[in-house]
Amino acid sequence: MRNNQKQYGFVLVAVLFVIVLMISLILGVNLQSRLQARQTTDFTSAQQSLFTARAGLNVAMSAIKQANDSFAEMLNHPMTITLGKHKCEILIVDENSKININKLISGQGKMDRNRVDQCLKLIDILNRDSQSEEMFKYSLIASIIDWVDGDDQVTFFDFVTHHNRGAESDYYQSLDQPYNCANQPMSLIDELQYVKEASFLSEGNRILDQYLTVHGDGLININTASKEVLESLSEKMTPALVQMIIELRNQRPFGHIQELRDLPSLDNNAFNQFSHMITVQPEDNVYKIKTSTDVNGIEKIITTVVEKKPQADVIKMVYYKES
Ligand SMILES: [Ca+2]
Repeated sequence: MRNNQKQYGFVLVAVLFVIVLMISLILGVNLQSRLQARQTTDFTSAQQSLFTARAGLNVAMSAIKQANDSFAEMLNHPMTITLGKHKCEILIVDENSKININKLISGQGKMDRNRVDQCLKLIDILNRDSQSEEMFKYSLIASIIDWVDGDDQVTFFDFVTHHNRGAESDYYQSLDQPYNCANQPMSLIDELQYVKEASFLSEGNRILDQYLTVHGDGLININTASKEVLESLSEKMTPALVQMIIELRNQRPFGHIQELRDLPSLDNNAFNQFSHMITVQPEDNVYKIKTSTDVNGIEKIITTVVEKKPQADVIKMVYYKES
């Protein structure tokens, strides 16, 4: 009798074990199915997000090609469009509205003092407008010059009393993760993050990106330049005068740079100081395009830089990145 009870006990335990095993298997299969379904949904969303961002890029390229009145409205202003079921944010920025930091030195490797002065003034303006005092230092400009010039001689601004030295490879080699100074023009503004002074500024780099570029012929388009860049052109460019310029170009874009000379408080001397640094029609129109989408929480961003000759119908892509 005792033996029978023992056998029943073993059978009961075995049956319970099998039941628990089966439940575990069923739950496991269910979880795996749900994970696979989730992965499929994420993949589909990522694909849709990417295709929408690419479609947005095509819209932007088409607008640049047509260069009509609606393009002028899109320029430097983010806009959201609906493509199929999804939304896409498009931002086209005129790179000719910014200061080209590759042009801080001439082809002969000499410092361009006018452009250096403009960059130093921009630093004053950005520090004035930022909440933190001295967010940007003058030595940033000296360091950019050293980054793009071919020699290993540290730049020294003898006309500035503080933060007046740049940095060459000696400095970068002394860092925890050493690297060499590029000693050549930047091909992308993102490179700025490696330059001394800029490398300390995670937020500052994004601010600088709005005013500095590495593309274009170096002439600043006064029809699209920001108020900060316009103000950096000359001591005579007061905030009130800059506001007047912006209001005038909103009514009708400037057809010739000489139109600035007619403005009050800008005499011949002041105008001649910066007239060789501005334009109303760049030789190479360079635009940075950013299209961003979000499908079911999966974000895709496409950043491109394109060039367009004024009379040409062809747009050349010089940079493309999907992230
Ligand atoms: Ca150098």
